[in-house]
Amino acid sequence: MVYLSLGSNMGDRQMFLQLAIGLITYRIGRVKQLSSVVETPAWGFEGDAFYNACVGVETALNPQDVLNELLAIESLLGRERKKAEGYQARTIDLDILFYEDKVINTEHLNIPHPRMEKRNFVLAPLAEIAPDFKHPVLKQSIRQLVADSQDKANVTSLKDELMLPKRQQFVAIEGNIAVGKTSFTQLLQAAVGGTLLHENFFDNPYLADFYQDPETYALKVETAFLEERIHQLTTFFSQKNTRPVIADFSLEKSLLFARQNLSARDFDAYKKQYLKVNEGLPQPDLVLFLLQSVPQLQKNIEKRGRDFEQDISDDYLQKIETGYLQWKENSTLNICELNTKGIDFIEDPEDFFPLLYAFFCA
Ligand code: PH2
Ligand code: MG
Ligand code: MG
Repeated sequence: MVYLSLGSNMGDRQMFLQLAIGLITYRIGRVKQLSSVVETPAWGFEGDAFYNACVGVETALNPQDVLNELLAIESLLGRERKKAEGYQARTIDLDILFYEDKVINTEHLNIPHPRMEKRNFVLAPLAEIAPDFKHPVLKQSIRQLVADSQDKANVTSLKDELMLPKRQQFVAIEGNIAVGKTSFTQLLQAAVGGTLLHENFFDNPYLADFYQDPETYALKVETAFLEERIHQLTTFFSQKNTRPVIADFSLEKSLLFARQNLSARDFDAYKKQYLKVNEGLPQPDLVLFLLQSVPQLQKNIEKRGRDFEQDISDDYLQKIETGYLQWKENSTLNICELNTKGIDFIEDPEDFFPLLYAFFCA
């Protein structure tokens, strides 16, 4: 068990604390205890007020690896460390308070945290989750440290509580052509780890022909997609993979595209074949469905520059979008819709934060 202190005094403080909890869950271990959020004046420097909280985490990592993960999470969440002396404003600060009852003092690692007993912003939330935990150096419980604290700072409990995110095993990203599914999976994996499963789109021998002559090639292209996806899912899940599995497709998109592109007669036959195989395959616990406007999709298609996609019409993209919205209404999967209109989560890390928040809180 490791106890951590979380603090934020920049931007959307509640969101940063929640993102940190999510990232800790995936990168360090299961959060077993979670305090409320408190608002506290900046301690030791002139600055905006902080949101603070404490967590107890069950981890298999050693103290140095916990520290490395905390630094990586701070950096993912936009923490900038400037060379200047003293404390600075930060989107997120994550400190180790205790690691079991270990006492460690090396150049980079000081456990227990050397100033914790002087700080109400640590003691108050920690007392909520571990009042009887005994400080291994001071030999006093957190309850006693609170009673003896010389810190005069006010600690205000906030009503909004943090959530414990579930650890998803299999997540699929969905959405229209060029919405950014593959990029999204890469950003998500950089944040939470796991294994990527990327669709093999170049292997479909009919796709270029289909865009030129849809009527002739629709059944061929949809069937080839379905077979390739089944093949990929089957071989992928027959191997051992680190969780979460993060895929840039779900098999259900096969049905959605087929419904839009096939004649009624072909679709019926196709659907029978689909239902037969889908039953035996692993299903995602969560599907993140990205929404984007048609003009922006066209810009993305141009930007990624796949020759055979350059003539895709607005009408076709609109038809597929309609198919996606119908799918979202009728699917039995756990689908979370993410509106990405007007944001650029690939270029701007800040635009990815609310999407990651939705992933943790879905
Ligand atoms: N963290 C600091 C310095 N001062 N003050 C408050 N209220 N909350 C903090 O988390 C905090 C601080 C250094 O890490
Ligand atoms: Mg700190
Ligand atoms: Mg720190």
